[in-house]
Amino acid sequence: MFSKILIANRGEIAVRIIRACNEMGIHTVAVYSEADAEALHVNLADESYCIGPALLKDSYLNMTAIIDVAIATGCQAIHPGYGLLSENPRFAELCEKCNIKFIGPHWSVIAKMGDKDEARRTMKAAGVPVVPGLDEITDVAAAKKFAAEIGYPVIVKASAGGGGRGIRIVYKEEDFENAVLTASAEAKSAFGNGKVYLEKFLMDVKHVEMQIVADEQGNVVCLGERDCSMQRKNQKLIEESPCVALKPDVRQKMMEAAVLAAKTVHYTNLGTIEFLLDRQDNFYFMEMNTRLQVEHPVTEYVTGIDVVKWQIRIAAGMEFSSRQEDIRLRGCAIECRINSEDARNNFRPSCGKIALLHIPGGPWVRFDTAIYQDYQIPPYYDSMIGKLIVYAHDRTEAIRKMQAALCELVIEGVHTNAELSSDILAQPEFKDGSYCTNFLDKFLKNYH
Ligand code: MV4
Repeated sequence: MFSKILIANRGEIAVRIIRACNEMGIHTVAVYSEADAEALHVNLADESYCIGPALLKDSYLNMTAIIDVAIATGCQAIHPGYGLLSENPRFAELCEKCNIKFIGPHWSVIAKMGDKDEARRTMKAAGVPVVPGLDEITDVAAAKKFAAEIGYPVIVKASAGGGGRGIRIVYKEEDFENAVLTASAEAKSAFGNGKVYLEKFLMDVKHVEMQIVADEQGNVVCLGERDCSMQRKNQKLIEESPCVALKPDVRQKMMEAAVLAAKTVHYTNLGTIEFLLDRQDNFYFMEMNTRLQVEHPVTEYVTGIDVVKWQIRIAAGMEFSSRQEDIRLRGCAIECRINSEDARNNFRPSCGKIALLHIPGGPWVRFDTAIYQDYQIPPYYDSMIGKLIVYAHDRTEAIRKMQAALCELVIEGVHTNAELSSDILAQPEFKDGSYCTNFLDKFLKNYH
């Protein structure tokens, strides 16, 4: 087992990883930017090193600075968290070259799944259902013909994108060429790769993702699903498990498809397979995320498994202790992401000092955060300042528990979206679980 790990991240996920290390008796090294000198992860780590100024490119994305600290402090492994360098194959490869274990899959798998078009082709060849579409668009005229055959609307996606970046939904044929050219140009400038592909845009669907744990001994286990359909502009807002719309036999098939997908690419460590589920119980592979997800606590509650500790154990060569038949999915968990933004002012980011903080508690109420009383939220980073997660034996009780926790949560000094989340939970479409990926954008049109 590792004796010292560097956490190459910040905010709530850095705190989460440090806590897992503390429980495992592993020494922790934090890195931070000049803007994060007062951040909680800096205070909680055993050692902490400033790696540069506020901007991400000069600090948390500065691969050599991070590796230098890991080597200088004698770390055996680096945990990348999510976002930032967590899906950067060059960083994972650099760790390997420096003989530092990257806590995640092999860099070649990150690269392969990071090319969303290549991922689609791989899954299709393996027999995992994918959305009807066209792999890499090389001839716009031919692609336009194909779009007419599958019928509009269609969605153009950047191969190097993912998570909603570099996508364009096309409703009419006359908009097709322009959409392809602008999506490709945007992808070229954003990701350095203008490759785009085409899919039938599926409406009235759920975004359901399956959590995979794969050890280095070849065991691949699925820890169930998370319904992530409550999204605003491809930013997840509320996640839950189980997915109300997933029938037991369809769940079984989707879990098997997720395990097949992971085995196909010789996946190791934690990964998530994203699917789209339609109302006729058909599901289709969308993309694979080769990292820990923000919403992992939802799975931890319904399985009783600490997935961050297992990331570290698997990276250290340990075999995952559970087989698929040992996994019991019980009760219901809901997560609301708490963002410092003004939901009534076009979600403008809201920075400032936390004048008053009161964190809700009680049975199965969890608030993962890095904010504290009098903390000054810096303007440079993601607006998510915490995740409120609750667990209950059934969904009705979980919704009540979440509503009570949102009501008890006090964050004064900055605007947050807590009230919006509470209003969403009160909607009939949430209560009956019928909401789809297009619900929130519609709901917000009349929200004030
Ligand atoms: C789709 C889709 C419907 N049909 N692809 C969203 C981000 C990335 N994971 C891909 N996403 C989607 N891809 C096809 N063929 C629906 C989504 C989607 C979505 C799209 C627009 C607005 C919000 C969304 C929320 C979840 C999923």
